[in-house]
Amino acid sequence: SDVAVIGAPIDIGGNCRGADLGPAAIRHAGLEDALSEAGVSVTDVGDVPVSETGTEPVDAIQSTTAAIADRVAETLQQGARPLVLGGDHSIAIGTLRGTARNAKSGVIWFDAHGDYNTPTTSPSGNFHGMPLAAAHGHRDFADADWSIAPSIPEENTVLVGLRSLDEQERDALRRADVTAYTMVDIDDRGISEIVDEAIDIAASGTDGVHVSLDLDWLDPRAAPGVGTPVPGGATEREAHLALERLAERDADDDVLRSMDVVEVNPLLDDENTTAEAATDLIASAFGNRII
Ligand code: DIR
Ligand code: MN
Ligand code: MN
Ligand code: MN
Repeated sequence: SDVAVIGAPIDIGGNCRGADLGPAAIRHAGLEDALSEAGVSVTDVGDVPVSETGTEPVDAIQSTTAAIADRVAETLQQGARPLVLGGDHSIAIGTLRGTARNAKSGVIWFDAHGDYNTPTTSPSGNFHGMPLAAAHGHRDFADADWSIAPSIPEENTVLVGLRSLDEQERDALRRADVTAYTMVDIDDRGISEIVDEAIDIAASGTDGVHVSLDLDWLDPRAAPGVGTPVPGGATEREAHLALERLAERDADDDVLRSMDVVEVNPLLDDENTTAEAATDLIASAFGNRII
């Protein structure tokens, strides 16, 4: 299969600077070789233009996500699968809009957080905590043509690995028609079963599934270089199992449509451990096998 790598070097949606170095850190960790070894034919199309200076965060995010959406939609039209490297998680607004431009798409969101805030509910005001609510058009985003992805139904949206929600965000998630699995569900039932269920829900009646991987889904011991680490996350093994499971299901029914990998911040990471983890997990998602 063909994969197109798209860099989205923006960090103005996050809580600290440095996630805009994520695409470079992941490339330096050997992404192209890892994907080639997984049997994928890779093209790196470079970075989308980002201008963060002298603008409000929301303006930079609007123009960046518009560029991402165009590249993602073009990539899909050319028959390749977009892999978008963040950047903070606000970039997912662009990936979701692009993946859903000409198709109905489900979403699996691996994250410690719900990313279901809006400017009114968010205690931090950071857009990286809002992309799913923005895509679903909640509250402040009800008329936001730039953020809504109309063909990403809530019923096909699944969050996996939650362990940190803001109060009003929790209420919004409960009211929404999404499926949410916490770390407790993973402890209780095992990651394979949760991921199988997540794929069933996300893929049901859609043209495929977008996977959004926030590196803070992993435990900070496995992925220290993120702006908002939360203890008690997925182990390296659980994360691999999840993405290998996804690759297996994809080999059978072509479920994986697009992916973004976000919140890698090399400034918070002496050894580039987090970018290396991201690279290995991407290879697993696209079919890397030990034997
Ligand atoms: C927090 C952090 N809930 C916020 N969100 C993050 O700012 O809204 N999402 N880090 O991945
Ligand atoms: Mn920046
Ligand atoms: Mn996130
Ligand atoms: Mn997160």
